[in-house]
Amino acid sequence: MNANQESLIVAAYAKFPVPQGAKLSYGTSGFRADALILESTVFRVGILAALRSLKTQSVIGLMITASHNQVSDNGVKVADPSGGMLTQGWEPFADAIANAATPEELVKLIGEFVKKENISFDGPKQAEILLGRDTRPSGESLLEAAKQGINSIAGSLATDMGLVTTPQLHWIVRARNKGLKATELDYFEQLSSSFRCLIDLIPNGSKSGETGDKLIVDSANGVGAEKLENLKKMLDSLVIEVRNSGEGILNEGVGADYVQKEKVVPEGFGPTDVGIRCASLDGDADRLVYFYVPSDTGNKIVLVDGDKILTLFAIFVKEQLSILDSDDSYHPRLGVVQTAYANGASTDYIKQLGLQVVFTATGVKHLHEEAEKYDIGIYFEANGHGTILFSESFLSWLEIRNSDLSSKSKGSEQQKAALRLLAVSKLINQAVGDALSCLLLVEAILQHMGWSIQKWNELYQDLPSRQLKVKVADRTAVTTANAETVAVKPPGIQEVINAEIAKYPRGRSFIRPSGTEDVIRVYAEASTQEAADSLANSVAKLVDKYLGLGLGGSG
Ligand code: G16
Repeated sequence: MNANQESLIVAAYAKFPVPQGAKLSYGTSGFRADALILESTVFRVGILAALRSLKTQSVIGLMITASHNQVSDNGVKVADPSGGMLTQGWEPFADAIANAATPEELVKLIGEFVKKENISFDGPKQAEILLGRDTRPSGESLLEAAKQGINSIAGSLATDMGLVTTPQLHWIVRARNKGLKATELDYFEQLSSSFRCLIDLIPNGSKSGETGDKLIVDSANGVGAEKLENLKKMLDSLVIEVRNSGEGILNEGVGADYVQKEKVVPEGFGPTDVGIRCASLDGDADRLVYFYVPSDTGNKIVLVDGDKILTLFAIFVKEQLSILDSDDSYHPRLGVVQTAYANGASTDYIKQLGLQVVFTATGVKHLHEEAEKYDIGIYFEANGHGTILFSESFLSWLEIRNSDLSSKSKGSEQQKAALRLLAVSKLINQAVGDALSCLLLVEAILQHMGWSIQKWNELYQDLPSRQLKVKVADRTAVTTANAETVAVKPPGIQEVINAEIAKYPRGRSFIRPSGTEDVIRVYAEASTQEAADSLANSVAKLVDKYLGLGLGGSG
């Protein structure tokens, strides 16, 4: 790094010192905190994104969002050249520069990292970063901080993509780096045309009318509302009513996180919606859950969560593969990735389908990595964050198989199965979990199967579960192992949790530090709802006793 570059960083630093007492760390999905203390972090992530672009000689994405968090929070996520999350190997550097307390320290850390990573400032391409943000009021000023960070690396280009969903930005980054069409309009066109293709391939005689006429979507008062309205215009065969489009507060009493955790109707929904297929997005539209309002249970809903979406996708893909009946020379490997939050009944069901299930820690960055090991890897978190990945070799094989079938038996069931899988690979966002693309795939599969949401929900019955969060003085005091199923620290806590679990038939419980909020999360599952609630409460009390502020747990 030459002196000129160093002085550019030092000059920009002056506007973005670390707020006193703030200690920021790269969490489950980037940095997240109260927006008021984030400018210095976002500025530094701008620098990081520019360095990542120089290192990879590719376009990088930088998204300003705190996704499901409350509106006063904000955050920053980085999209790598593949469109996936920032490579985990760079997270320690992100932590270090976010907390550098003087310009000299910042320059020193960057200089050392540039040397270690062998980053050249004179490569053939200069850094290019695409910037996006969600609808949070703090988004604009944080975007400005990101731009200044990017511009402090000489020659970098920052392009503002405006208001976008997180998955749109990841999709655009992936498409740009693959040399494909990569505008927001291209995104809408690809999603809508592959959806139409799946609908056109619905078998004759399917009872698609039984799916139900209308879908109502709770958009969490977030950026997904406007994007879904745009997408709707390209989909004449689907009736979608969008609610919570910004009239209320972002993520407050609405959205996928609220609906999944509380299992009650979001704002704007009620008794007039009984039985209708409904869905919820989260604040940046990377998560999707479905639900319906049953007739007789007050404000309770029947939740159809990420595990059920995963199951639906797995059934459909498996069905197409078996119609296609691969020849002896090629056996595509289909695998499923879940986390400890997956309902035990979903895992049992997927195993009964004959599929392999692997578990990872929370955070799509972990699940994505595992799913990439298959020809078709389906990953989902129970909270509705997930997607399907197709290997290049599988897609090439599928293209060849399709053209072979098209010359020998055009229009055969086998060829249709090949075309369906090709359409899924275009409809689904292979960069990252995407509520809009998953929503269209769910809708297409339900119509293909002729299933209502109730029928879909009956695939298996969830074990009753409860999630709580406990405020603690220091969430880093908890560390875990075995895909977060065992608490290693504080010493002794796992033993007392085990003793609680042993009291409940089919009991299961674990704790983990959240990577997006300042809390310890508690999950419990048992044979009845009362037992799951009681187990969760007991474990929350233990967390509070070992680490807490004496406040107990909350939903
Ligand atoms: C992010 C991650 C998800 C993760 C969630 C909760 O979601 O992308 O993979 O499940 O945080 O994380 P934690 O339990 O550590 O707070 P989002 O939608 O908020 O970006």
